[in-house]
Amino acid sequence: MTWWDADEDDDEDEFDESSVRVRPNRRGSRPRTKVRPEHADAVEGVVLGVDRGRYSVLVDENGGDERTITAARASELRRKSVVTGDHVDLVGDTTGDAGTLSRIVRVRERTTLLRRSADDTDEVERVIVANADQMLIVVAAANPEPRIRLVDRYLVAAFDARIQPILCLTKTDLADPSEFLENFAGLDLPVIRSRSDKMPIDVITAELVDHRTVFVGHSGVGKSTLVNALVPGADRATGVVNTVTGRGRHTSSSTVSLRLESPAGRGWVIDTPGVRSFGLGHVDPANILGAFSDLARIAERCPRGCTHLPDAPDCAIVEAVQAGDLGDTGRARLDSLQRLLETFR
Ligand SMILES: Nc1nc2c(ncn2[C@@H]2O[C@H](COP(=O)(O)OP(=O)(O)OP(=O)(O)O)[C@@H](O)[C@H]2O)c(=O)[nH]1
Ligand SMILES: [Mg+2]
Ligand SMILES: [Zn+2]
Repeated sequence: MTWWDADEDDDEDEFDESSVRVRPNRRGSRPRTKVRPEHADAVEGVVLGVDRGRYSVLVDENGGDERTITAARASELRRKSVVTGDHVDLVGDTTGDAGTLSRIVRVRERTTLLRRSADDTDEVERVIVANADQMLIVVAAANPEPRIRLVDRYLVAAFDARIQPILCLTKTDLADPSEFLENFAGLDLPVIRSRSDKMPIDVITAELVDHRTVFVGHSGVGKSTLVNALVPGADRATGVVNTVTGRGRHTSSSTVSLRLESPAGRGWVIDTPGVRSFGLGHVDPANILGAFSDLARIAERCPRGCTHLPDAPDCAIVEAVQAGDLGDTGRARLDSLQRLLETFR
């Protein structure tokens, strides 16, 4: 089993609630009809994590009886995915007592949904997290080497999902990320970078307060290390990066939401497994240019229907790059954009 198989198996039905013994409802068993009532007695919760078909759900958030309970997806949800960050309705035993299992009967409407596909042609989407409003794109200055194109892909996914991206540079004790960062200088993209081996935890915390922020990035860049520094007691396992291949070991295998508490306020941080690629098969191709806001501004001067590809006549972006208007990184920015546009041609 590969790392991402393990990750995606979270969505499988193998441990559906029908396969386990559920403690009888304390109010006695009600007749089961084919068309079930509205579950008027359901309680609301937010999914913190999923592990082999078992959902960890926070109930009565900030209330007097806040508790984390274990739940399974009710068979009536069929193949509908339930993911970290989802607001769900639960029935059955919602006490959270040891050994109890509740049932998720409804998934509430999502404000955002971050998805990826295995590759750009794959129609099957993998849902990563629901209801996040920020994406912290974690990139190591070295080990593993930073990859411009992976960041571009995250930016497209964030733009498509209407999630605010933030770029966060780790491992600046190993290399200077300045050259890499120049590629993104023309974007309205907040950038946070560590100083030497010290991450500016206060600065990052301030960005995360009052937000639900999903941490994304290549395996081994230090997402879980960062989460552990931000959330004392988070206890996320961290792995060693192979010094020869520069590859991480895919230490984190599932997506988990953790509460950030600080004098400045609260928020949620969502640690995800590292990915090798981030397929955009599900995004609206019209949103690709939108993520390249530095180039999108220039594209307003393009002829109507311009593809912005090398064979496009009178493309304002191509002309601006050739004229050197976009500085040293112009060529690379255009190349990045064209590669993505080409994929969806
Ligand atoms: N030198 C240096 N090493 C770091 C820094 N941040 C993290 N590391 C190391 O990088 C390795 C990988 O860190 P993780 O936190 O496991 O990386 P991850 O992004 O969670 O990886 P996956 O869970 O596999 O996606 C660990 O050995 C960390 O100690 C840093 O700022 N500088
Ligand atoms: Mg990790
Ligand atoms: Zn154009």
